[in-house]
Amino acid sequence: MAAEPTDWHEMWQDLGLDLEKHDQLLTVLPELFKQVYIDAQENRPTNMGFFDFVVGDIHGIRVKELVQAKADGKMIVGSFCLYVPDEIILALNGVNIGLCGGTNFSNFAVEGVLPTNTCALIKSAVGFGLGKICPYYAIADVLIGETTCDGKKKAWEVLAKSKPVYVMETPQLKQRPQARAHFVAELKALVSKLEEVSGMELTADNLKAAMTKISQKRAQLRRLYETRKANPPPISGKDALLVSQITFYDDPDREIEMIGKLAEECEGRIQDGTGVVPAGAKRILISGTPQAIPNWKLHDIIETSNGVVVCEESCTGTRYFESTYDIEGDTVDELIERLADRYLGINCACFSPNEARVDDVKRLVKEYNADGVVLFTLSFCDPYQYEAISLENELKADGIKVLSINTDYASEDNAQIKTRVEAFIESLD
Ligand code: BJ8
Repeated sequence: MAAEPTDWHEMWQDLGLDLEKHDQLLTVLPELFKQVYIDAQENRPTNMGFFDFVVGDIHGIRVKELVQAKADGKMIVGSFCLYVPDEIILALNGVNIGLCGGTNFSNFAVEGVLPTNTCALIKSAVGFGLGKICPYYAIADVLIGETTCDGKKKAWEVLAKSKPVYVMETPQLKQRPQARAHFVAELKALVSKLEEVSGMELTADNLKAAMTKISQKRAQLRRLYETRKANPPPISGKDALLVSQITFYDDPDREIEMIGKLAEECEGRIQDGTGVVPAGAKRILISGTPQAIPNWKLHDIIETSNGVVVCEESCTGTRYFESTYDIEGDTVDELIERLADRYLGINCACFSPNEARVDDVKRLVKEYNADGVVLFTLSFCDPYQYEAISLENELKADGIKVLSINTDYASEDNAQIKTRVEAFIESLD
């Protein structure tokens, strides 16, 4: 007989969640997951079972682990951007949880709080916090924001009314030498703040150990993505996206192990010629804004329209793991310089100019042998919408087929997007 699922209501109540709203949220998610992941896919790698379990228990066991970690004296940090360095948090006996929201379920909590023309990601993330439906937000000791886009800059002011928030200043013109010096200074200021919260001191030893672990996690993701270059790909884009999304909040040691197992299975599938899509499915590269859990909308549309997503040039994709460093240096200062260079190598549209992103996309099209590129932007996201126009022109000039999709988390435009995606995929012959 199957074991009864654990009832976590007492824990959620202790964390101050709105139980009624939270129950409603947890009713919607499993149905969506079943529809997108289970019913619409066949022949998935067996090691996806772990990631399915994690989503199925999204506010359960992991939150319980964090409650225990906190009781054991660990610092819990909530963050919203790749620019917040995992390594520094881990080195200071902390746990970094990526808090971005990928559903409009939480919008009820931001009406009259945020402008309506705010991007869906900010609305969702702020709504999860203010609406008391996110245990990860509730348990965090501190939220670390950053000055990337304008919407996020102002969102920190809103969140700071109900939660300790610390904002690190990310430079806008990052290629200038003084911007690098400023970013290094900002990383050091963040260290001081987190030392205060954690009661720990950052040392070269604990920082090196953290850099080693986070590098291993990114290396396993890179290894998994490498398998997607095969034809047929051994894993769907949806499944790979889910792995990236979960990596933002799961334990790094467990992720190293479980992504490693999945990558190994996918490598074996390539040897056997086992794929997940019918022969002739068109290989699509998605480039654009991050797709936070449970935003699976575009992947689902593409992968039910004779396409397969083989790569995401996004923060829930290659931007998360591509930029690397050598763990060299005997002092904290030297190691922070390594971190600064690594993070400034992430090509987010919030920086100006950001031409390296064009090079990244062109390179990834070749590496993943993509038949076409779908540029994905969230409505009201100015940085990525501006770049979508220039990127489309640059890619087309190189003979690369491009479709631009601007949308949000609502499902009303699904049918219209599907029609456009189907026509695009047909045009790729
Ligand atoms: S490094 S992409 S995670 S800033 S979609 S909130 S940009 S208006 S998410 Fe991002 Fe860091 Fe850059 Fe990555 Fe603003 Fe656009 Fe909304 Fe966005």
